[in-house]
Amino acid sequence: MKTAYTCFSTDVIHEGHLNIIKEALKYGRVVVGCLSDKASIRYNSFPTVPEDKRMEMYKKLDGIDTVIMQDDMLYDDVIEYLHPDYIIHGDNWSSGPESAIRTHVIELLNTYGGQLIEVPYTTGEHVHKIDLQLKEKLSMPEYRRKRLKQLLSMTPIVKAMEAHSGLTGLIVEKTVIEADNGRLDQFDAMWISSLCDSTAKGKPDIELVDMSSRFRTIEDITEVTTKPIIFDGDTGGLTEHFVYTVRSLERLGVSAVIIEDKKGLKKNSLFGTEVEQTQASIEEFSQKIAAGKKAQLTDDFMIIARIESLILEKGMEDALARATAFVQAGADGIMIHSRKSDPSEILEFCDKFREQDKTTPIVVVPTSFNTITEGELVEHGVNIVIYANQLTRSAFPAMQQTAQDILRYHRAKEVDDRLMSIKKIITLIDEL
Ligand code: SPV
Ligand code: MG
Repeated sequence: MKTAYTCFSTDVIHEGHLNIIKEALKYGRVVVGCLSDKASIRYNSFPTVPEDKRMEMYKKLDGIDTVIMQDDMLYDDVIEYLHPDYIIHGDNWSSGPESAIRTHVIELLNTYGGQLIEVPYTTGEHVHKIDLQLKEKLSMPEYRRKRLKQLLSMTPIVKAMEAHSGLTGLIVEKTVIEADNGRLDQFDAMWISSLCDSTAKGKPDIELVDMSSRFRTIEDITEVTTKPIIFDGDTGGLTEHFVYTVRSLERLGVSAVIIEDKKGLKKNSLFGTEVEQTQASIEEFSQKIAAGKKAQLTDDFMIIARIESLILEKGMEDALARATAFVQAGADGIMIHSRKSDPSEILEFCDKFREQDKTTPIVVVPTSFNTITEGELVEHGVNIVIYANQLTRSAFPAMQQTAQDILRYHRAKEVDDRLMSIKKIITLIDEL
């Protein structure tokens, strides 16, 4: 009896999957692979049904011989283990980043005479509706909010990219690439940076853009995306105000707020000691964290304490003492920041913190120390990396150059080659 293998990552079985099974049955016994949660989050969408439950669901399908776990989106593991005679797949993977996986699978099959069978992809109103419903589900506050904690247990490092508008949110949501290792890759989460949110409004990053406006930015983003949100809460403001902010953020479906241990007029950390900035005392800031934790209603939400000791040149011991105290006060994570281009002080902090605390998530923002790779950060116990401002910093010079060139040439022709086409811009946004 020959073996026909197909891999599912879906949370909902629809006629498209049943059709694949029907086709597969023509070739032999059908083995269904369940793409693991870990692989799914890099490959396509986040599973709303965890892998063990999805396996149970697939096992109930008629005609299935066995269900196995597929841990590698490139199929290396199952092909080595199963040597299927046939792999059955929808024909929708021949373009876009997924085509790299298709090429790889064909190469693997060719090594032992296996064959790829492609089944016309099932479209239609019902399938489209299910896809939309799954996306809608993921965008709902109760699903989105808990997703950051889920991701922390699924991936060695959660990768967050800044978003400050619906459009930048969509870029973080939808950018998928074929990475060097042949696997697909994408961001896990969005960072709503105070710097970029303020800059987009032409305002300085000094807590001048008020919370209602910051919440409006969150809503612009949540309306068109599903990925979890880490909100830059600046100093958190007065404790009496922070407790309300926590409630509002939870209601909006935000997963985490990061507040920094500064007080008075906050300036951006990347100014360091060039401007006057005052650090809050350990007691003051611990009290703010504790009040926030008390106000929080769900178990999903995280309050992450950001330590500015290295930025303000107060030393490693101070940073570590603060980390211990803030975790004791209830902080769900520690963000350590530095404006040095050499990552060694950040790594020293992470190593020393991990000696005393093995579990509290560590967050870093490698804007200045940008030579460090995600892999190196993982080796030093970092759990979340935030690319805090790179979309804004890439868009700004491009827009400025275009404005200058149109003034220079008294027409727009000279800039046209580097612009997105009109056709693309009008179809960039999906309609319902
Ligand atoms: C932000 O993105 O607004 C931050 C990170 O707070 S930093 O600009 O590095 O201070
Ligand atoms: Mg900020």
